[in-house]
Amino acid sequence: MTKHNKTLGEFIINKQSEFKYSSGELTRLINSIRLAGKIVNHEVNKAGLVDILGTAGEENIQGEDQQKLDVYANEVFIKNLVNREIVCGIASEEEDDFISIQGNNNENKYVVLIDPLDGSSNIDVNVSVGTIFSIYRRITLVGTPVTIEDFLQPGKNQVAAGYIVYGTSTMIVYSTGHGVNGFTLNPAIGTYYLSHPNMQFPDKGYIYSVNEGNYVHFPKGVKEYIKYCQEEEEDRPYTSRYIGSLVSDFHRNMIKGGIYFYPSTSKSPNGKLRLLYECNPMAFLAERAGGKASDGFNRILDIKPTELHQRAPFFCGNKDMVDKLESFMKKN
Ligand code: P6P
Repeated sequence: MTKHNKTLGEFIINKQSEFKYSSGELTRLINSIRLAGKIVNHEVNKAGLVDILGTAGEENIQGEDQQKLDVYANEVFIKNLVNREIVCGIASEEEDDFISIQGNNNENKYVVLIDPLDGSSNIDVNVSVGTIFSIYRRITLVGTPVTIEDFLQPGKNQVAAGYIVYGTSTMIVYSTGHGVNGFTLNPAIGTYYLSHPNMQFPDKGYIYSVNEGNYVHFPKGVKEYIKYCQEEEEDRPYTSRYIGSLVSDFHRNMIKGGIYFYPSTSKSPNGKLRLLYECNPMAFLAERAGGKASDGFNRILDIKPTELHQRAPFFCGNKDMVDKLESFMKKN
């Protein structure tokens, strides 16, 4: 008897009772993201043919204007969410300001923040990329247009967060606060199947993921931690893995055990990653998978944002590894 892997649809229906706000709105929101993920996946997988189909700014063989895939992905997610009138606002890495959606007399309760195609520069070299999403309940009065305050909530207020990784297979990994579950897309039939139930970081991690090309610009504590990982000790069989795609590096580290870090540098005092739609959703997942996420000193999810696109230093992965790195940061 082959094991019947639950589909994402079946999973959501079963978990419906666990959603704090079981109005079904969050369900429709997750479904909208899952559909948009399939559409983007189709285009991303064709990206290898870009020379035939035409690169961004040129016309493709159908004579259409070829878009940059991150611009395309942004439009797909926004269109899906706006057309279904599920949310009252959207913020995106690709949009300078947030988008207010007045549909439904502003009765919708959720706002979504999204990095539609993180690591898109990797597409040209056929390396995995991902979509990252973060969902909050609005905090301003329902029935009125959404305001910036609805987007500047600390990450601990998230009601759900997740990512879609367009890799050797396409997966959606998300949490609504009760554990982290991964679903793999069967592209032949367009169905996601529960392939990674209740994802947790292993007890110990030995992978460190950082762009060591920036080593000379790192804070002293980060330099000391990297040296600590490289010292020849029997309890430290560390290995370095960094592919320049946050979603993929995070996904691998959550399964195999590891830490990803993008520290502040002398060139970028707040690091490179965006707090609202990169650090916070990944930190939400990390904590629900038994891991930890810090800016080197403080819990990422406690940071009160002040700007939509603000950056934060980011250290995320196995709790013991983040603790160790923080100890070096605090010592210095
Ligand atoms: P660097 C991709 O641009 C990204 O935002 C993350 O996905 C990735 O981890 C990081 O930047 C790579 O940055 O400076 O190491 O190339």
